[in-house]
Amino acid sequence: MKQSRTFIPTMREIPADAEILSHQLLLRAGYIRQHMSGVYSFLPLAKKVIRKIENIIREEMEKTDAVEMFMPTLQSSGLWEETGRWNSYGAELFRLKDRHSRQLALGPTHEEVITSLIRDEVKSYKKLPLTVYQIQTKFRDEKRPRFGLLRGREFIMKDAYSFHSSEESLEEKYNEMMQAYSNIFSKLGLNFRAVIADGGTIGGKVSHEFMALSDIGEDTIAYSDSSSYAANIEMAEVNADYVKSKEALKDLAKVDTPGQKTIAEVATFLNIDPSKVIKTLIFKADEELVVVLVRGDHEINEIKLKNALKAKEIELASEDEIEAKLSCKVGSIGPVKLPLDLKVYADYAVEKVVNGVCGANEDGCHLVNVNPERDFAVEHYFDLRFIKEGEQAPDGIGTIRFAKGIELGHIFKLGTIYSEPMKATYLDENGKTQPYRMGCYGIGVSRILAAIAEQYNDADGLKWPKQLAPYDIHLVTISMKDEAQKKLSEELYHLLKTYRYDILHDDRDERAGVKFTDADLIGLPIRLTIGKKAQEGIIEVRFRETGETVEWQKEEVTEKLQAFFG
Ligand code: 9G3
Repeated sequence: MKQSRTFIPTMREIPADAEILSHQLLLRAGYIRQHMSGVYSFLPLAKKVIRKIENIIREEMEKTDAVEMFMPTLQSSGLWEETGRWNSYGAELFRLKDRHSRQLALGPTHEEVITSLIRDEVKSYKKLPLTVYQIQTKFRDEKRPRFGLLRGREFIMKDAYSFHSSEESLEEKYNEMMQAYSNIFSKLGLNFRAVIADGGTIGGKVSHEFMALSDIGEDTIAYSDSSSYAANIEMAEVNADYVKSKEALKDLAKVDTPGQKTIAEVATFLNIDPSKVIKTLIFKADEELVVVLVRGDHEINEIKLKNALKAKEIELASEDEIEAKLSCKVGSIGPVKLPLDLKVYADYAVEKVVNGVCGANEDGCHLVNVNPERDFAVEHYFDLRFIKEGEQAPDGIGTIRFAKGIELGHIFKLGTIYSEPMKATYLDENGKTQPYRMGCYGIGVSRILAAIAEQYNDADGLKWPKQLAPYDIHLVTISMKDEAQKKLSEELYHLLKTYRYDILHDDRDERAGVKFTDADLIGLPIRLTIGKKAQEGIIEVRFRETGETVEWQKEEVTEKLQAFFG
């Protein structure tokens, strides 16, 4: 491709509103341009990288017997009403009306669409298992789009859906997808981890996320430093065995703690360790108020609480709701002498507190020498807290470390949570009507472009892994006005095309410095420069990865390139 004819608007200046390096570089190197907040154009170079990412995904999907199709972006609200999701999703779901004022959605995902399609066409167990996928643009009206392609409102996703006549078959497909995803992210050259994840609205079911390790990642991974254990911090189980102190139980007493609200203030004021303070929180679990206790030195994990209580929705009660119920301020609530209709749940660590401190449900004072079971009843103890770095890993092997990750893939066992409400059934071998068991498997394709750019760059620009670079070779001619340089460039271009290399030929009428700066920004793996030594058939070669520069004779170029590209 002649660079003088393509469309690569490189920029020297660093765009002010691009906070992270990959976003800055993709803009400066002319890969993307923002159309509006969270919405981007993929310029020719990005389109070529996206196509390579997609083809790596297709190779691995093929191995799982998944077949590619393409579903509509416009979705009828009726389908979403069948699963109840038309109302359960809020502003994030792009809704619109057609000319007949029928309610539609711009598809954020396609469980309803594919399940309605399959239930009309696949009625017998003989046709199962069946896995379909698509690579398509999704729409989610993110409240705060950020980090360029990492969190957009319109993005490219590969989403696959599998249909089964048994849990075992679903289990088998899920494991195949685990392997396929590992192969994909390895082929992409990403440093990634498969982590145990929350099923989200899919609730309770097993799911795994595939995270690219990156300091700008929004997710926190808790992983063991000496086993393969890794989980999204939301899901990392705590298996600490808490030691109950031997000290004798003392008499419950009320003490004045004027103006002491936070755990730290109370602990300091009473000169006790925060681990002796019982933190009392009031949540609304599907509209029911519940009391949740964690030890003062721990943090409540709301995902664990939601899953433990099997709640659809979980959120902290508002101050007004608390004052209405307990007639005291948030900073003074405690589990002793609560209204009987309030259930109390606690993290395991609370059970072993001896002579602790908690709010007295009276402003400005606390209770001391509080002991679980003697002074308050707990409906049920659960693992409700966030794990901390340095703790023992849940599998008992090694110590927990934290890392930031960018979620690039997420696979789910859905079971029948879509097929049941949508009455999507098949006849089993006994002629009995059964709902499909389903799985769904997503990959953020456009997000991968940004994650790769985050992992592969240096101060001068992008440095694509060979298998993803938009072109294999950057052929730079210093001056096409120079006969010898023009001749050698065209000779080499055609020769390398016969060797099926994809070449970006910088034939522009620009200064050498501009060409080299652009080449470093664009980040192709190898640059062949035709300059003053063209007469002698000598080509200057620069490897983008290492910055190393050497000279090749034109006769040895094809052999050397074969060695480089392998
Ligand atoms: C919505 C909106 C946003 C959403 C969803 C629905 C996330 C939604 C979860 C999934 C699960 C899997 C198939 C591919 C892999 C992910 N955000 N999810 O269902 F209406 Cl606005 O999408 N779907």
